[in-house]
Amino acid sequence: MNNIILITGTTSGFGKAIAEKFASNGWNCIITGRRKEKLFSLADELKSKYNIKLLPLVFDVQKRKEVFDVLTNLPAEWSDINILVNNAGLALGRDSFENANLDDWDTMLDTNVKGLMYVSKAVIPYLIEKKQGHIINIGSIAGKEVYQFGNGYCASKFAVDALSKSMRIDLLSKNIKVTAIHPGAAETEFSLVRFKGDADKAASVYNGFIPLYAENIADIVYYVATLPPSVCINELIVTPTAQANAYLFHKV
Ligand code: NDP
Ligand code: 8X3
Repeated sequence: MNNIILITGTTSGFGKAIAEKFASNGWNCIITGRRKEKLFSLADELKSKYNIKLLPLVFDVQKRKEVFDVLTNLPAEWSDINILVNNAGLALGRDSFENANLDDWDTMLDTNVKGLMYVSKAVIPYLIEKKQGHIINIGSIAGKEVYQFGNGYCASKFAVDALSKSMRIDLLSKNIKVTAIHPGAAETEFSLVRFKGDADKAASVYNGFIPLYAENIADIVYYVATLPPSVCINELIVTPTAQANAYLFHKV
């Protein structure tokens, strides 16, 4: 099968928009997430809208055995993967270091760092076999600059930055591109998850300015993924126009 992309975390936000963008351009998509119903309903929707093939895989990126059981046993027709997008991730809480919740730190590091490492380690052999590939890691502006109360989340995204650089070096001889995309504030389910279902608090993050939307990031991922084989965008920091850095916004 031609043109296969594997995207983690496609039940909402960036991942869902990335899946739609590639599907609408004829790509066959392996989509993943923990929420089975949302995942399967996206698979049905994209299949019928775009007449492409979809493989929905339900697993938790934090669970090493699950990740390897699922991804190292892909059906043969799906093993010819061109692109891996490591997108699954989350923030939990926004507290000062001394008040931050230890379980939140564990979950962020297990998901954003170790989950990305497990998924990549399981998928890279397919790219090596193919003698070409592209890994696109969704980092964050929080992985380039630290902001107040960002502690555990920032640490996890600084790790994504480091891993992206490290992969680019280690995979150089394998003809595998590595791109890190570092978005600023984007209105998805991100803040609802971060503030544990507090919808007012989540919405207030985006008051007074126009944030990024998931489709903006999907367009950028599609652009970096469709450049000539000899061209690799190493990294991009993408913010709303009203955001200057990890903590300075112009709100009206
Ligand atoms: P959403 O909450 O909308 O989407 C997150 C996705 O990640 C969901 O599909 C969720 O699926 C999946 N996910 C979370 N934890 C796990 C897990 N343990 N195993 C498998 N899948 C998981 O947020 P965004 O789309 O905004 O976030 C996507 C990425 O972008 C994250 O890495 C985030 O850190 C990053 N980011 C977000 C920014 C923003 O402002 N929104 C800015 C910069 C970076 P499910 O719950 O079904 O498992
Ligand atoms: C998400 C953006 O600024 O909330 O990574 O950390 S921010």
